[in-house]
Amino acid sequence: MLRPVLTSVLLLSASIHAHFTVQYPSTVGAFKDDDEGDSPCGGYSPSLDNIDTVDFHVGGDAIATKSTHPQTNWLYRITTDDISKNNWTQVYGIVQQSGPGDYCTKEVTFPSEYVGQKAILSIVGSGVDGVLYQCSAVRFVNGTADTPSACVNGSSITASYTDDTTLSTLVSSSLVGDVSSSNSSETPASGTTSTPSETPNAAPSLRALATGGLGALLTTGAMMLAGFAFMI
Ligand SMILES: *[C@@H]1O[C@H](CO)[C@@H](O)[C@H](O)[C@H]1NC(C)=O
Ligand SMILES: *[C@@H]1O[C@H](CO)[C@@H](O)[C@H](O)[C@H]1NC(C)=O
Ligand SMILES: *[C@@H]1O[C@H](CO)[C@@H](O)[C@H](O)[C@H]1NC(C)=O
Ligand SMILES: *[C@@H]1O[C@H](CO)[C@@H](O)[C@H](O)[C@H]1NC(C)=O
Ligand SMILES: [Cu+2]
Repeated sequence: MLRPVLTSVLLLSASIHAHFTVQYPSTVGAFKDDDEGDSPCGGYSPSLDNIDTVDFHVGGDAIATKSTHPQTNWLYRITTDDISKNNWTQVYGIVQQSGPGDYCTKEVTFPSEYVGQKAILSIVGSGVDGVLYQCSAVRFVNGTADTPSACVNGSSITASYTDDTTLSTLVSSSLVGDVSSSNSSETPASGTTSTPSETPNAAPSLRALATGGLGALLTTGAMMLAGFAFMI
């Protein structure tokens, strides 16, 4: 009885496992799970010469992701060059998300000189499946965005700045100050970590169920099963 259930859970998780998706801004091309590990855009090579862009507000706009992994380190970077030049600029401190689910940074800002320019925005997540990539094509506009409805944090995630040399080697410059010695009050985790009501262990599965995050639940289950199989 047990074995068929386990098998179907594993098969299901293989077919619906989306390591992470970008909820906002909209990304280049349809999501391709199998290609998400392909740098720099998860199976796409967009050119700024002929790609449709979405507006991104230099005064503050959002990047929203949904991860199925227990932990993800996030790097946001842009290039205004041909992507084959691999000339990426980091645009926000590297953040470590713990717990699967939604994570959104709503205050990604740019110097006003970027207004009118187009860029590829690359969202890079590093976790148990290695380094994974998605891209959006953006055009910088003046002003501040209304927070999009997709910009939410899962109730069972926490996030804080971290160092990640695997990710920081993927950029050649940075718009962020000295992020490695981030002692400032802007640490994004300050709000989250001071909330004692989040229970780190049991919460993710319940959260996945409650929000219909079946993929996340099954993935977590499959990972636990896989981990268990290694232990015995
Ligand atoms: C890389 O991009 C930066 C910032 O956009 C630019 O100043 C620099 O000239 C570029 N470097 C090369 C080698 O093209
Ligand atoms: C954007 O706003 C700045 C300052 O508010 C202004 O100087 C600039 O002309 C604006 N740029 C565009 C393209 O509207
Ligand atoms: C933290 O930042 C402030 C202001 O940037 C600086 O004066 C101070 O020396 C820093 N503290 C540490 C421990 O780096
Ligand atoms: C999500 O949590 C991070 C870290 O605490 C915070 O910086 C960010 O503003 C939160 N996002 C939303 C939409 O509340
Ligand atoms: Cu994955």
